Amino acid sequence: MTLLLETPVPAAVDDLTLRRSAARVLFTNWTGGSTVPSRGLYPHQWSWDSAFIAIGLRHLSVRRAQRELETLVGAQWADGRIPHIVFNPAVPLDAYFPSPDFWRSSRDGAAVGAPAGIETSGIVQPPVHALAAWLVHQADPEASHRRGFLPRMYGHLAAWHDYLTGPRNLGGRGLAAMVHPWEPGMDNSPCWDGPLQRVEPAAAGSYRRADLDHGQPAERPTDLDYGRYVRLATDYRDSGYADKGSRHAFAVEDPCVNALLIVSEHALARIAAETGADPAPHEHRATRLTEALVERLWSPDDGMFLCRDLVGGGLLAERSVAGLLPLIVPGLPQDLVDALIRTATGPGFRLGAIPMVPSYDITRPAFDPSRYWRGPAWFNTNWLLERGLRQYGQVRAADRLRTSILAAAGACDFAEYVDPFTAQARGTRDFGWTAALTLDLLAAAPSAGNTSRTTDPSSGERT
Ligand code: 9WN
Repeated sequence: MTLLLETPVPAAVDDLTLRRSAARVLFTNWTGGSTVPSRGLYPHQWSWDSAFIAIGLRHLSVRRAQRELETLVGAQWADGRIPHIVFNPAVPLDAYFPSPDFWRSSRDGAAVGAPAGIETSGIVQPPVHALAAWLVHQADPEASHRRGFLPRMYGHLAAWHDYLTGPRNLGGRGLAAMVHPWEPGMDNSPCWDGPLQRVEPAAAGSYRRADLDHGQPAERPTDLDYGRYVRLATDYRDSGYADKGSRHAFAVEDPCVNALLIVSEHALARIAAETGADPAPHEHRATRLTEALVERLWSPDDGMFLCRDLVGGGLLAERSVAGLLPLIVPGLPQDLVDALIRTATGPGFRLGAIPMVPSYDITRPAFDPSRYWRGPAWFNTNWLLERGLRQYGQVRAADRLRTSILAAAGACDFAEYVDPFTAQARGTRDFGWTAALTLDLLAAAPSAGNTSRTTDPSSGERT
């Protein structure tokens, strides 16, 4: 299948200027052991942000990229979970909500192994970490060996994947289930509208939203959504952060989360081989997960993957970009790949026809080009799509998307997300993963020197 593409948005700045500005964002957001997504809106360490940030940091400082991931796994719980936020004790409690005194991880998570000396949230985010560790290793294998980076990461990453495929295997087929809309990272995706209707919102006066101190209300989730997030987080905390055996009001299998798990499991196989461990169990698990992903979440009628509601039962009809992201998974059946590319370039997502791919289907009533995960284009999802296209031989389409992402990043002050039609900035600015993934794309030569990256998305062969 060959794609016809319109002209991408023209670049506002040259590559060198863009690289310098992106590096400035990462240096400014660095706190000494990790990088905040944003100095104002998100003043702590976030899990999948740190993985994306490490992927970009490796082009500036391999040592710092290693440190980013090491700091994160330093807050891992004994049950294997990597928390979605690691709190910086120097930041005032009212700078971000929910704050450490809400999650109370060291006390309420103690029974499932929350660390005693550090405060974290109790939920998780998508597993980009093994992929990130492998890419960081590949940026300078010698420095990695010298510091014993992979041997130190391997046990943490294996335990993390065991947690996701063990206690979080709530659906029984091995896929990781997410028990809060913050966990898949796409917080207010319309996919969660149905499942959230079952959740009684927390009382409006019982908490204070700190996000609105920094963000435009029209670009953030609604108060009703927030009330439901708070209720779910409170109930999970009050259950002692227990997984199996708990009655979750919200539990979903998400295609982006599980695609990242598969790609990270392939990366873990490489890490295992590199450290003298046996890669085979990781390769087998990646294969089983790929089968389960297709069997559980593929919708032939939609030509894309959908989310599965484990509480209400069945697939959720909402079409978000998460359903296209399994393009990063190697070895998908060719008819699925063709269908995903048709859907991505079709009227719902318009890959190649507008600056960046939106977070939600443009033709659906819930689409909103400005509000958070309900339509704006995000840089991490577009970066993943670029990799997926390249993996499946869509080199020209990948090159065009890369050019368009870079042009948008240069014109929007590294915004958190952008209007998908105009690439105008939305959300906060100087956002960590926007800068980091810009650096990563800048480091990749365009197609002439970059056609061999067609088979293995975990191999990290960009440079
Ligand atoms: C809640 C940090 C995080 C991202 C998420 C994004 C947003 C937090 C929030 O910011 O979520 O985790 O307060 O809205 O949705 O993907 O990791 O950048």
